[in-house]
Amino acid sequence: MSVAHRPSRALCRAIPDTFDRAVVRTAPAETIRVDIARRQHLAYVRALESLGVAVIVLPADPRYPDCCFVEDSVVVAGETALITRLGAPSRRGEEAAVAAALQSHLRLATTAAPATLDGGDCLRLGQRLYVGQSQRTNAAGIHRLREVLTPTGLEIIEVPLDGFLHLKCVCSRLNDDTMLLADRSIPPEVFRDVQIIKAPAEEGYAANCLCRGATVLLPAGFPATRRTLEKAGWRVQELEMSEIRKADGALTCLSVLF
Ligand code: CIR
Repeated sequence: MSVAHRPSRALCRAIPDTFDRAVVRTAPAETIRVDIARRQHLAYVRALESLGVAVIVLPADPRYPDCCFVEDSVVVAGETALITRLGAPSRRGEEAAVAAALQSHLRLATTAAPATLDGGDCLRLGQRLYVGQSQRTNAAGIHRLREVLTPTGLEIIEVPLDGFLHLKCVCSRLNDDTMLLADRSIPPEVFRDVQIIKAPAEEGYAANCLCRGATVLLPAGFPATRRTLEKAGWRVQELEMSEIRKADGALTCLSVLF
């Protein structure tokens, strides 16, 4: 296992009262319980803190039901933060509070129309940044990402997506050369020289996990993925994500590490 890259801070944003009106691709079978989502969010923040991350929690803004999904508003690479222009029109405006919170810590760049870019489409592994071409991230968004982040030394690699909301819905970083990938999602050859651990296709949601050091925060209820990770030497800590998932959200969407 290589030494993990370790940002020490995270930005999160509280769950708004309007969370049950979040953008969804398919309406959930049961309505979103905002009270339970808040408990799950709190447990998430506590889990990050228990792993040594200093967490800043921004207040929610009820005008933006999806505002807790801060990952989509910014792509951070070292001291640079590219503030995105969100792919979902109803979400545009969420990024202002994220930019305001990060401006004293990082050097900010912005994204202008017609570009759209969601941070959930950006997966960094070492010096490579994979970016999903999705319904949320367009060619101009990827162009802007290259313009801002190539000078930081990153290689930007485009990944065509078919049928997924974001790239990170089906994969995530474990360390700089290891990733978790949902089986039968993206062809593994896309990720050259990367050690791939697979989550079974029927546990695809678990492929979005958040790793710090040797600990993997994993959504609760995916035993096969948990076993595979543990066998490979990772320590797994499960988090209940039922209400976040109903809003098409996953673990990484709830924070920006920097
Ligand atoms: C959306 O559709 O934009 C939100 N309801 C969910 C965003 C999840 N974000 C992420 O995967 N990075």
